[in-house]
Amino acid sequence: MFNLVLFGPPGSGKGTQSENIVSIYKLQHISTGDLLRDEVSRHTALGTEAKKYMDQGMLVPDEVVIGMISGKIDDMPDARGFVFDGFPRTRPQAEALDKLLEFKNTKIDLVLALEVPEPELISRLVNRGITSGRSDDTEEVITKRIKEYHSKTEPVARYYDAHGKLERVIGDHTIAETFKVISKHINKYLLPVT
Ligand code: B4P
Repeated sequence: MFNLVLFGPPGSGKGTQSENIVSIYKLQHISTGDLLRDEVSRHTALGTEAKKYMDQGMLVPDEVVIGMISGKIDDMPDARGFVFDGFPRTRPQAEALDKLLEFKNTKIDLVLALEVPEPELISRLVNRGITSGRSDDTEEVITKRIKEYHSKTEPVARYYDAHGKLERVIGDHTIAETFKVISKHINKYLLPVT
């Protein structure tokens, strides 16, 4: 099994690159953002609770997100591996993920951190907001999301760095160029499925 965490600030391209990775390496994609938006659109109790945080650019409480991930991993016992996109976003989430995977006799192999300058992040997300209609892609909320990232999510990079798993990837080249660099890192562990 090969498990990858795709890490980075909002708008750094985690969702975009995950799509390419799962399709070329035949891995399962777990995006907490997508899972939460799905709960919101189905008006579940979890979604209604999560929306309050998402609309303000704040992180959803750890216990909500960790419970969701655990169920999702259990749903796919035959997976070749997982791409965790937007998770973990806090140190308690990172520790919970390590425990969950250890219980399943596996682990995080690699963490790729996408690095993009802040003005480029804001411009990408504002542009996405014009077409996606995502209520959190407005300049005011984007600024709050980036602040949350610096205070709560950046420590996760240090956690994985201390475990020797972190590789930094420049994320403000084109989507294809960034994917080439990502592939070079993944190929050290797993080859593409043709
Ligand atoms: P997410 O859905 O994870 O949103 P994101 O960080 O904005 O997405 P991403 O970085 O994947 O950007 P994308 O590739 O789409 O989270 C949304 C909210 O959910 C959070 O604010 C939080 O409230 C909640 N949440 C999610 N996970 C949580 C967790 N674990 N704990 C607590 N709360 C959680 O790229 C953005 C845009 O850039 C796209 O339009 C794309 O086309 C463009 N782009 C990408 N790469 C490009 C490139 N190389 N060049 C030019 N444009 C590019």
